[in-house]
Formats: sequence, C-alpha cells, structure tokens
Amino acid sequence: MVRGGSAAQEGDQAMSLAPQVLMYATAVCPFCIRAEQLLRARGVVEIEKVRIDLDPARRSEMLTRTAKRTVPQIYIGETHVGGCDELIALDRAGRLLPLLAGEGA
Ligand SMILES: N[C@@H](CCC(=O)N[C@@H](CS)C(=O)NCC(=O)O)C(=O)O
Repeated sequence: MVRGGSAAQEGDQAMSLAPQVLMYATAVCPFCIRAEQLLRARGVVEIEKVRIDLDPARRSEMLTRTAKRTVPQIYIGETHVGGCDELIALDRAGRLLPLLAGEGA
C-alpha cells in the first residue's frame, strides 16, 4: 500500500509504484495552499502534511533534512523538490508528472 499516489494512475499495481508525497507546512501559509492546489491538480490524492508549527521536533527535522527555513518543503519520494516556486518550475518543465509517477525527476 502506498502512502502517496496519483489519481491519474489506475489499478493497484500502478498505485504501488507511486511515491509518497510529503509536505512540511504551517497553518497559515499561502505558498503551502498553492503547492497543495498544484499537487491536487496533478492528481495527487494523499499528501502527508507535517505541521511544523505544531511540532518543534518536526521543524528541526525539516531544517536538518532540507537546510531550508521556509514552508512548504516538499518531498516526492526521496526527492526534495523544494518549495512552491520549485514545484511550479518542475511542473512547467514537464518533470512533475514523471516524478509523481515514480519515474524520477
Ligand atoms: N519561495 C518560497 C516562499 C515560501 C515562503 O515564503 N513561505 C513562508 C510561509 S507562506 C515562510 O515560510 N515564511 C517564514 C520565513 O520566511 O522564515 C516558496 O515558493 O515556497
């Protein structure tokens, strides 16, 4: 069973290849909302949201893992995409859907 996944992919086998989508976020964050909208528009059903405003340990985790202080910070599988701007750039470059499909960036 996959935690991430794209609705564009049909069938259990395809779903099992879809990487997890994880987003470090805060409650009040327009960039997080925009990023989520784009991910949803590209068919992502499940996003693991890590609320760093509620959990200082997870904030430290984000800082250590990404070396970034702003939210969102988005992971698709093991790939650190970055923030909202980077997500949009990836999409415009035609590399977001392949990444969501587990085909690498
Ligand atoms: N260019 C970034 C901007 C992200 C950003 O500014 N996020 C705000 C919250 S919406 C933030 O983390 N502000 C805290 C800070 O700048 O330290 C992106 O596209 O993700």
